[in-house]
Amino acid sequence: MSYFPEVPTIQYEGPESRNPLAFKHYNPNEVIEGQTMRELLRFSVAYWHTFRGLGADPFGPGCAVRPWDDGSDSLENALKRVDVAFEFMQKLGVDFYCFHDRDVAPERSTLKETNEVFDQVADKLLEAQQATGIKLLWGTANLFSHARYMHGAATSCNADVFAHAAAAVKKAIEVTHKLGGANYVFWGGREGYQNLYNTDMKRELDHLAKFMHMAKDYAKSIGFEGQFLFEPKPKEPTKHHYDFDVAACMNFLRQYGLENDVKMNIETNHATLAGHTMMHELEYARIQNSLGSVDANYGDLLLGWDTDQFPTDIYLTTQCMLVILKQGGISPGGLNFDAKVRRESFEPIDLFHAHIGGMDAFARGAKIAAKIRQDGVLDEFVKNRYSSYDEGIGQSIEKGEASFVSLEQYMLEKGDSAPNASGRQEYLENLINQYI
Ligand code: XLS
Ligand code: NI
Ligand code: NI
Repeated sequence: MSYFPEVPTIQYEGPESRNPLAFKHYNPNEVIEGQTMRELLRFSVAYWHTFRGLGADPFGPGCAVRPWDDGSDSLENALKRVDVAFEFMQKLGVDFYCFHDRDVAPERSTLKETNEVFDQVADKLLEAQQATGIKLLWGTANLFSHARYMHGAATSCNADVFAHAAAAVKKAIEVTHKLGGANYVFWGGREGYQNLYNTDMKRELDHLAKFMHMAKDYAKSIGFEGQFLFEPKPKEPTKHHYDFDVAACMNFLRQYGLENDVKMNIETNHATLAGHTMMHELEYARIQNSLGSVDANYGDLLLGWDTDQFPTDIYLTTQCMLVILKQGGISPGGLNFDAKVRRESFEPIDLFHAHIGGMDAFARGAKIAAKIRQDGVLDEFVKNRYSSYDEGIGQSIEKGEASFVSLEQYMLEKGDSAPNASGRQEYLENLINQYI
């Protein structure tokens, strides 16, 4: 039984190909800086958008055509989706996928029953993984859709809800562990506030930290060695999220002693909603050894919400890959397409066009970034720009040998500072254009 009978296995055909169902740049075995594209890029399909999303928006219900899905919460439907997902991923040639507990298995009326269905679907996911070699990049728990999470989960004002969320995450970590997941993600869906008049911010943050410590301790106790990831997002659905951006997340982790156990899962559209470029967020995490994984998407800068579009902008992917190559890759993280087709792209084949485009855009970005790095043009410019710190007074500042007293003495003797050199932004932008 095939769910995508009209789609062949997607092959690499090279930049000259005009076949829409072929890769023009993603060539899994091509080597970039010592790693194959497959090892370097670690593409992942997001179960929620690709196998659950139907294009609903605040003005209308979903309208995607998914002939295999009866729209019910039955176990049969959930199990059938596993077959659909693995056929899709195999044909696409991606090695990883990600899910929330509720994407793969429905909620039942008690926690016990909910966990039982989850186990049944997890058994099938494990079989499918073993049969195809496709692996779990990360698991997570949906702590934001159910009405009980209206005030948040770990930051809810209701302690029972905290307990319910803890039980859900315990189970999600167990299933992630059983499926050999490489990471476990925390994205604080409603961990934030709408209004400070009714919010005890200090208590909520303390609770969130307690929650993450418990998760980490429990994971350790069952031998789960995957990487924990925190996913920043400034707003939506709440007005203010506590995991606002990488800087806010890092500060939280440090304040509560979690910085050695949790890295960042950085999403492009979340970065732009926070008023940052993606490159800024990646670099800010990288320099603190906290760049763990990427939710690869793209937002419409004219829209103020998380549009989760597939990334097709070569400047964006080049900038991402410049940072990722600088840290030698992203493993055990990956590039997860936390992205959805537009509501108007309602046919199953659009799912292929979307992922092929995203994979090609990143493969191209990787090739361009590698060439820029190989020629050393940016590195050399940046190195020269700071060369006054390589010797003399600059070196003494970096070595910690200088003080305000010695610097004043130096300047009194010198009389005035050396002239500045141009930043050459336009020259550098032109240079990058030559590579693109
Ligand atoms: C929502 C987030 C979410 C996380 C996983 O905006 O991107 O999908 O990636 O909970
Ligand atoms: Ni995400
Ligand atoms: Ni998002």
